[in-house]
Amino acid sequence: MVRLSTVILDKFKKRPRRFLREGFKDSLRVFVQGGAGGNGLPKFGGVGGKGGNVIAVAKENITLEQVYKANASKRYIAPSGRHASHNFILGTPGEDLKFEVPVGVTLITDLGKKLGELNEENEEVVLAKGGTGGHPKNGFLGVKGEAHPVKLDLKLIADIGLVGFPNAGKSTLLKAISHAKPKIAAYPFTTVRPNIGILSYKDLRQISMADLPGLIEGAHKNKGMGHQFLKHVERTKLLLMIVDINGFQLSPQYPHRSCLETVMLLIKELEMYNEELLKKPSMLLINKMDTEGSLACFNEVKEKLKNLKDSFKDYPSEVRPENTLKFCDIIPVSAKERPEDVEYVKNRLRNILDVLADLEQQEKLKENSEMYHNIKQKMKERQPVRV
Ligand SMILES: Nc1nc2c(ncn2[C@@H]2O[C@H](COP(=O)(O)OP(=O)(O)OP(=O)(O)O)[C@@H](O)[C@H]2O)c(=O)[nH]1
Ligand SMILES: [Mg+2]
Repeated sequence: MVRLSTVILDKFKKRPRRFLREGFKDSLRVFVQGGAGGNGLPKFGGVGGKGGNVIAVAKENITLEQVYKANASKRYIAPSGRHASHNFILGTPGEDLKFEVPVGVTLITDLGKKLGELNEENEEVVLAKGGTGGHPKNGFLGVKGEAHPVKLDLKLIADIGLVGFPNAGKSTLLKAISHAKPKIAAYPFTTVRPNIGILSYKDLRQISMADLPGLIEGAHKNKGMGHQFLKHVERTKLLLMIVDINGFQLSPQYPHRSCLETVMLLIKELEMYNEELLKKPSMLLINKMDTEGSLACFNEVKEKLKNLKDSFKDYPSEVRPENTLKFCDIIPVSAKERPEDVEYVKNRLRNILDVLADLEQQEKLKENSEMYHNIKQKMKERQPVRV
């Protein structure tokens, strides 16, 4: 009976959403356990070997799917240390168990403790320590290794993150500006997983751009694909917002939103996700400027876009963000029809990123000289200088 009802219930089970079925993973939960320490040998004062640690090593060019495929059980258990014996007074330690994870992964335990972040090739983080071997202080009994589930949370590392409503032309721009080949179509949610494209310049400088699935109004309430992909823009240096000059309407039962309203709603969604995102440098592209009546529409909305705070003030608080983004640039473009627009955007993006890099450098130098000054000051306070 039970079996029959499970079979019937299984039939009605909701199938996972398409983007989940396609196998794109940006997080993976694994179980890690350090090796147990070997027992000591009280008779001869022998010390047990320490258990091995479980260590994650960052590698470029691997994905979380590959991590999963390499070990579908998702269990990583390091070998234990050997017991001390009369032949081996010091038990042999267990070897560390290392496994590879993609660069850009943050490692978090179920209790929310952050074990570390892997942002560079070959960086390592210990996920579970092996137990110590048995010795006089623990009664010669080896200690168990740490054991817990760990979430590998992948945030793509790209210089630029594309943010926009569905159908705005994000993938069209990515395709025109880089060598990436994202899927483009006239229906919403064509992009179901993040794509990265590389913008190459003549002097061999390369800039990476992440195309994310479209956001919709109410994404913070998990509408559409929700906020889950916004984590990928957290680490980008620049937000590139792209909106359709004709506005957006998801379907007839949703209200039509004008170009200005889409900008407002996108900012609201960013704010609801993490208000720190609004402090990021940003640029706004008004797309589809080849369509009929677009120029008149742009001329009308131009001034309002330059002064967002004032333009939003008449909207109710549930759609109006508290703060807004400050766009370094507002550029009307046609990503599909005008390659010269795309070229212009490409150069502007580079200029902004170069300026940001310079500023960061200056900030670092300033910080360093301030730190040096502070250290000198503190040293003087503690001890008189001997001449
Ligand atoms: N006329 C015109 N159409 C464009 C332009 N840019 C994109 N489109 C069209 O708009 C539709 C949506 O484009 P996509 O690039 O798939 O939009 P997206 O923002 O990636 O959409 P999602 O992946 O669904 O979030 C496609 O039919 C494109 O051909 C443009 O500059 N002018
Ligand atoms: Mg797309």
